[in-house]
Amino acid sequence: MESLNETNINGHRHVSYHLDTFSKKELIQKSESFYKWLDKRRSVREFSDQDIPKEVIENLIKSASTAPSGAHKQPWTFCAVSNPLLKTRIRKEAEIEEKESYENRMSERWKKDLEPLATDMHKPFLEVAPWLIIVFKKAYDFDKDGNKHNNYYVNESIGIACGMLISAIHNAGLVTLTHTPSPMNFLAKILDRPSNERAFLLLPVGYPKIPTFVPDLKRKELDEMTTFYE
Ligand code: IYR
Repeated sequence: MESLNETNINGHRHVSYHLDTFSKKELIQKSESFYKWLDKRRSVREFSDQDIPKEVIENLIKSASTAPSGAHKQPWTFCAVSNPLLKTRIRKEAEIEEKESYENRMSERWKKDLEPLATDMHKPFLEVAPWLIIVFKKAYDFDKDGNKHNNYYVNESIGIACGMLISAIHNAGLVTLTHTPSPMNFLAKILDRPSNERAFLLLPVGYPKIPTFVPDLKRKELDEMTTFYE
């Protein structure tokens, strides 16, 4: 069926799409204010234990799930953990891996690079933050007969979803940290995930502890990271 609101392409329904657009002046203002707001985001390692309603976490995950993905396969699962026993188990296992990493797996140069960030093997935020969101990537899905079907551009898709999740957390006035204890297999075990899911990123979510200090980092200037071809 063809109408003003929908059309048919290759046997699939396409619906009309409308997006508000802006004048040149508004465009400049909006893009600048978005940048200034996003530039206030910082990775925070010290959290308040103040509770956050589950509904907020649901909205954050729904925001992340609006990300584009290869062939719209949405190759992700979000595990949101507030259960204190699970958080304690996750902290314990993460610290075992981190201890091994800091003592034996990471190069001296890598540890030197991390010095300004003041990280170490201790991860109290895994118990203090009210929620942990663990993002799992699905390299393949199963159909109803149990056959495997590979997903497409899985790392790209899930990376974009995580970026949007981090922005949604910032928008809510909350903070997070991209935590990647390596290897992360223990997370699939603790959370009893199916065989097609691999942990990709762990994001503690909460209010920052007051006071909170972050390293005095500078972001690259535009001309250090951009080349225009006009
Ligand atoms: N995963 C470790 C080490 C670490 C690595 C990088 I690259 C960082 O930017 C920060 C930390 C940890 O979480 O401490």
